[in-house]
Amino acid sequence: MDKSKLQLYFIAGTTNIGDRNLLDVLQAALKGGITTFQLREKGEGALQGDDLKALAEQCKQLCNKFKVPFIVNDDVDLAVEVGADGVHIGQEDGDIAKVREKIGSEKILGVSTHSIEDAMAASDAGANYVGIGPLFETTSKENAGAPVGTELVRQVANVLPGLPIVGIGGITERKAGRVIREGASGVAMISAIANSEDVEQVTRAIKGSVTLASTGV
Ligand code: TZP
Ligand code: MG
Repeated sequence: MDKSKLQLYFIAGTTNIGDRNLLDVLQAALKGGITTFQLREKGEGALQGDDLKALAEQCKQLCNKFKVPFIVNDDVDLAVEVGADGVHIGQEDGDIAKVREKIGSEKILGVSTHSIEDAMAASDAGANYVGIGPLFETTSKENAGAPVGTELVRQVANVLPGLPIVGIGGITERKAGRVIREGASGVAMISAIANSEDVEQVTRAIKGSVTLASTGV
């Protein structure tokens, strides 16, 4: 896949944005320069069924306008149904190779990993990229586990140089550069973007830090 699309990977669902509208937040983040969006609809009050499908379709349309890949978290059937660009699964979300078979070779498949072994298995089973985390403390995911530290990014990047890595978990604008310098192609964030007052401006600032670290300038 095109690694540059992973640079600033925004993740959100309706439960991450207070009483704002997800499409408004997404549009501001797209204007600010996110390079991928993942719809992750989880937790109390999360949309389901037709409501979730309608939201996914709207997110997809908006992402298409900005030529930004639209990824669905967990729900492989929904991803296929709405024609998402890809799907992201965790270690508990089923057999990775089977998901690859189901979505075909064209869609992006991302897998959350927590060790070198996880990353190797994901790569062998057809993942296009791996998420590594949580790198730092996070309050955005229940049972996220203890931070794995940025060293794991470097280790996986060394062992699997061809596998794009996205760091996740507690990443802020200040920490983003470090994650990239350890060997990640990009940073994934919920709260740093979703909780910000001026989403567009904050996104633009984070994008600047990530771009700077990516080019090594
Ligand atoms: N997976 C590992 S940590 C995490 C997910 C989905 C939450 C990331 O959210 P934040 O707010 O950027 O720490
Ligand atoms: Mg999952």
